[in-house]
Amino acid sequence: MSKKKLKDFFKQSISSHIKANSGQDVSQATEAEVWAALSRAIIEHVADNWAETKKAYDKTRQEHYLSAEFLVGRSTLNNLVNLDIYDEAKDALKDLGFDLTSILEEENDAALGNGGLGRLAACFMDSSATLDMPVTGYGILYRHGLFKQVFDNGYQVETPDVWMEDDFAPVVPHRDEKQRIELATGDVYAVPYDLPITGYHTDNVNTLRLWKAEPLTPFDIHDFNAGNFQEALEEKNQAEDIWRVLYPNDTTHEGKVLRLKQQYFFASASVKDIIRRHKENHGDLRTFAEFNSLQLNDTHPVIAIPELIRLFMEEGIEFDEASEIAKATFAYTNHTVLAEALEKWDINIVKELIPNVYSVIEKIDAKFRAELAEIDAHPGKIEYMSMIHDGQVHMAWLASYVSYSINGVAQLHTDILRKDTLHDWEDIYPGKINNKTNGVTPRRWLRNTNPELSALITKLLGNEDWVKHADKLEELLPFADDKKVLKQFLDVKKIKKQQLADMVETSLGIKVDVDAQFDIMIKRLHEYKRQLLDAFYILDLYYRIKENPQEDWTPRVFFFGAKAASGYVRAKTIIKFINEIAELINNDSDVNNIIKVVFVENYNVSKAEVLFPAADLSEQISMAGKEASGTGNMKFMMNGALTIGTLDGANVEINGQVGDENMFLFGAKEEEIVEILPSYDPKVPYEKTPGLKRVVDTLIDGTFSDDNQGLFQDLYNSLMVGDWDQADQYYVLGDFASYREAKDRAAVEFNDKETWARKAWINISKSGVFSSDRTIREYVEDIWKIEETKI
Ligand code: T68
Repeated sequence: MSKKKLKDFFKQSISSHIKANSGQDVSQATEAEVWAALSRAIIEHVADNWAETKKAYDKTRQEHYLSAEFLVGRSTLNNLVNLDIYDEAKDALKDLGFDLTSILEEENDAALGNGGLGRLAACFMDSSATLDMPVTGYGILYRHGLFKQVFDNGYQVETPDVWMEDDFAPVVPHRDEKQRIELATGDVYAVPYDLPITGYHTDNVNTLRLWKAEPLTPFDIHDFNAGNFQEALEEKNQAEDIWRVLYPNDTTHEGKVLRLKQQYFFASASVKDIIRRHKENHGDLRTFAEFNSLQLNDTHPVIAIPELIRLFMEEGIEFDEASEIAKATFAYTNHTVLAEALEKWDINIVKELIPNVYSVIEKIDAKFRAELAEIDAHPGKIEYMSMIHDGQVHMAWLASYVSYSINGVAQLHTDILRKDTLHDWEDIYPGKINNKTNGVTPRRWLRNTNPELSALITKLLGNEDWVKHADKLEELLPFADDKKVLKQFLDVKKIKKQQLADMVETSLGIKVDVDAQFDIMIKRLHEYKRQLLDAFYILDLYYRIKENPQEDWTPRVFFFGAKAASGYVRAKTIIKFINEIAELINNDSDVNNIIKVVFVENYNVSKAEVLFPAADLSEQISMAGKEASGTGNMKFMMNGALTIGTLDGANVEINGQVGDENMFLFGAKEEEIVEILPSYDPKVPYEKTPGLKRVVDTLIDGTFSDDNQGLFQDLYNSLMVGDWDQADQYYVLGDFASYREAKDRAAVEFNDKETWARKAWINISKSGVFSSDRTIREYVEDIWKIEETKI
């Protein structure tokens, strides 16, 4: 279509969608209505290709990505850029009297995920579409996504995320493809809502299928007529509960019945949908594993395994054959080695909610035990590895047995799975565990959130090919010695810092100096991630500046963005502590022209898009061995920030790319931690490390107030009281000295702008390997065995 025709199409389509939706002329429409109409126009624009893509995929082997979370964020800008229709849409809106940039601000984030795991799934969708791979995502359309965070006197308060009211324009329902889901508490329908997933500069349009629950009947007419209004709506309410809200827990497991209901609901609906499509396209269920593979994003969808076997048995296939098909169908991704995150369900919960599925799990368990007995495994080992033991169903063990592939998400993480978490499985099924280092989409995280840097890259490389072939970023490396280019990079960085500064001033009323070093830590709040280490450093720096105001301090702004799980009291205390520090520093005129602390409220994908490009220093400071991979570390690197980090997760691989000289490594290594912890006494660094005692003591000496709730005392105790496996489990005090040295060094080095820019540039040039396109290619080659299917 010519540019003129496209523009006319958008004008016409937007106008008529507004008329159809509101009965009004476009000139009367609100910006929110225009955004919704634009979304519908995009769907109209891709509709034919979308249908054709589905048809093409149905003829071939397909991958189905099952995930309880897809942290998509906003879609519209991404779609406009991918489809190469940004300018036309902009011009069309201009003619209609609207500004595209402010229209795009109307879109609510689809916050259908907690953090890294959910965002990874969204990046994978983008890469699969861009690479024309037959991959479909399956998840839940949560009515309320991750809670909205507000600060009240520095405390986190959660409020519901109202993101879709009754309708969300970019998704399309397919009522004709609804599925009936069998639950002991009463059956419900699962109705699919499809989000089109566009790829960058390709015609293929993939699908993210999100399920919503509906009652079989809207209300009970007999109860209603009898005046029992509550009872009349009972079934409806039960169904609504299922998709009402995303559980805000990231790395801990919560054994709530409703959570299992959600998992079974979407797993069953997805498996039924996939079986239906397979039967329609290939007839014979026995060829299922030839045409289908299902990737389980962590253990949340693992209940799909017994469900698939159960459904096959209903179709007359014997258990043994059905389980062999399952073994050739499922692959499992593990995202954590934290013991508290491994999902286990009480047998009674599973039995009561889904008895028919439970009896299949029992069969799988018996088969597994028999197979191990056959190879003379030790009875104790058989008991430990079995998916049913100690009164619980162990979802990770179930997944590990049945899946034909188990993967970790960074090399170090996979090594730990092999030697620790899953070492018994590694012994018995050598080769099953493999590594797939995470990646992030360079479309969203570089091209779209940093158009300024992208323009510079495109100018230097001569074209935009790097957006699809991120390995080409390596061709930027020679410019690391080009002073003119480094100057241009610094100019871009300043623009991005100004944009963040503006956002912070508007939303929080805090003014920051864009020439200061922007030091940013954004991720979920968890003790193992060690926001506390950063907080102690800042407080120590504050005291040092107070003592030596004349010294040549580098101006710095310390940014945080983090949500704590609502029930995770200690994490919430850390938020309060950081906010107290921010209050102290930002209001002290002795220091607030040198350092400031900004805790960005309600950190989400849209805010991340402003924060990543503005960073000078990227905080990746988890205790070694705990962070499976991290993906924020990659987004910072792509946007030219230097990492300060431990050798943990994918930091190890970032280090492999850029070398020690282009990042700030500190802290104990994973193999050292294992040695240190058994005899670790936090009182030793507490007493010995200069400055440390003073800042730790602020938790109990009245410097800060937690309104006499004892929260800071508890935090203090968590660091200082108890045996080695209790006191300072995450080695905050132990790593403090080394962190302080590294961060002081980063501050000094920042003053040499050109050397800093050179290092940042090397980081950008070396970031191509962290594109999720690379990750998806590896899944495709090693696990999925699917082929590019271009329409
Ligand atoms: C993260 N995990 C890892 N979990 O912590 C991170 N958990 O290192 C890794 O980079 C990322 O996964 C992608 O692989 C999570 O984000 C969760 O969000 C989660 C959600 C529900 C239950 C348990």
